[in-house]
Amino acid sequence: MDNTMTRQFKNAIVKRPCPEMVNGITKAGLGIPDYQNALKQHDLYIQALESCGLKVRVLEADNRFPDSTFIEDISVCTPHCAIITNPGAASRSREIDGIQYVLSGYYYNLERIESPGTLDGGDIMMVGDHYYIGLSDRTNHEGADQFIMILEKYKMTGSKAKMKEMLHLKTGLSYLENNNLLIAGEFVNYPEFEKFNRIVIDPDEAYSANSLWINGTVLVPKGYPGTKKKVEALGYKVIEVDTSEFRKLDGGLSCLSLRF
Ligand code: CIR
Repeated sequence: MDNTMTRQFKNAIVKRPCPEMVNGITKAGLGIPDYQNALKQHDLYIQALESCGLKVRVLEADNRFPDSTFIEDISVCTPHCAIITNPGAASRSREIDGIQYVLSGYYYNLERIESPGTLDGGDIMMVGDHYYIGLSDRTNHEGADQFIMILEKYKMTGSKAKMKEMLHLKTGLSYLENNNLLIAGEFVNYPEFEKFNRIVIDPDEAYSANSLWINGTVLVPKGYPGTKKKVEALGYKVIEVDTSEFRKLDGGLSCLSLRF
């Protein structure tokens, strides 16, 4: 594993929230998202990505799929190939229709996770050439094994982390490069993450463990001053982005884009 290699992203792909998002999957218990406010927050999210130097492709909303704005779950974009996933929630499995066409504009090498394997992109954390794969309710062993085989084909590696509580691996982890890892909840005691410089997120700010490193800047969700301070103390520039409407659907900053 190469922790010293720092990535540089050039592109992002996002998908506009659709009116049906009010019927998205959720366990948050925070109420129904306000669609108009979600659109405003999405605009500001795009602006934040652009201010980090990314060229942002904005895909149209698709009202057939309430959760489709969480585009991170349907693909994993590595430096060598893009892997189209097989999302683990039944209502989301067909969100992948159309993404092959979009990604083929950027990638020559396109791979796929096939049934009975399932895998959500939110369960994948990239650390240099190594990818941690969360075994969640959405990502199964078969999906993770297929993912590792694909990585190895391109001289990358992967390892599995068995999860118990969180929705996705990156619900409770964000890799900020330079060996720095935001970590919350169940992952605090996982031996596989001990080697990192672990920045433990306070339980009452656990949602902000899903922050987003982009080319040296860190996007932190708005309203988590403890996490903001901790990230700034590491020397990063921080941009706060309000994701309150997406949080109502258990979604966070990383879920809303593919970055590569
Ligand atoms: C879901 O349950 O699939 C959506 N409501 C939220 C997905 C969030 N995605 C992510 O963490 N990568």
